Amino acid sequence: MEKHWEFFLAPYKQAVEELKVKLKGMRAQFEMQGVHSPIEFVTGRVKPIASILDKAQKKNIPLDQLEQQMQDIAGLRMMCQFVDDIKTVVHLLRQRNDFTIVEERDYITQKKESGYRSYHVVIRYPVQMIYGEKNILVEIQIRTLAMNFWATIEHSLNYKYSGKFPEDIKQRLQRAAEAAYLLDEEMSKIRFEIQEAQAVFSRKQEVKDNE
Ligand code: 0O2
Repeated sequence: MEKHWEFFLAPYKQAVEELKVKLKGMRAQFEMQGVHSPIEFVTGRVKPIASILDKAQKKNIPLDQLEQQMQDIAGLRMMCQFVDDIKTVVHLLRQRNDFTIVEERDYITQKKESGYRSYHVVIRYPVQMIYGEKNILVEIQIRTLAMNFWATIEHSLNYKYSGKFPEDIKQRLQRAAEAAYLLDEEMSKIRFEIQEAQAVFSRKQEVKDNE
């Protein structure tokens, strides 16, 4: 990697690593208390240079404005079991004082035309570098497992077809988005049953682990 990119991306890398620890730590605290965790799992990535350049071109962002205008060079994803958990997670993020929220985008009540659903929170996160503090933008995407499944598949197809889907694929993706939505709805309706079963399962697991 060119030295210039290495320097530019260093605080983003640092931020992703730190935030993975912090957000996973939230899940661990729920587990420790033996209550349902609104967070199922957390992932994070720094956007590859090729994707940064692609997006900058598509959105007309000058390269010297990346820091100010590209919000997802550092990206975290928090996956939830239930749609209602998303609200809880957003609430938890709003309470924190290790970063400030600069923007929220709700693609759940207002899904994108593609069928994409997710809740985006853009934060300003301070990274301690050896030359001082650097504040960078980080995008946190919060979604259910069903939303994530759909987005992951659509993202790879998008890559394959460079965004120009054949009509039949487009229709299938829209039907799949609808199915993912219904799956979320059904799961929400039997949420109590599922959580009870999961609690029994984890108690049994604990007894087994202690044997
Ligand atoms: P990556 O890293 O490949 O995921 P825009 O790019 O115009 O849609 P903007 O303003 O950059 O939107 O920010 P926004 O709305 O928060 O969306 C950015 C990210 O949300 C995307 O990043 C995706 O991760 C996700 N996303 C948004 N729309 C869709 C969609 O229709 N399908 C899928 N699968 N994901 C979507 P990138 O830039 O695509 O990069």
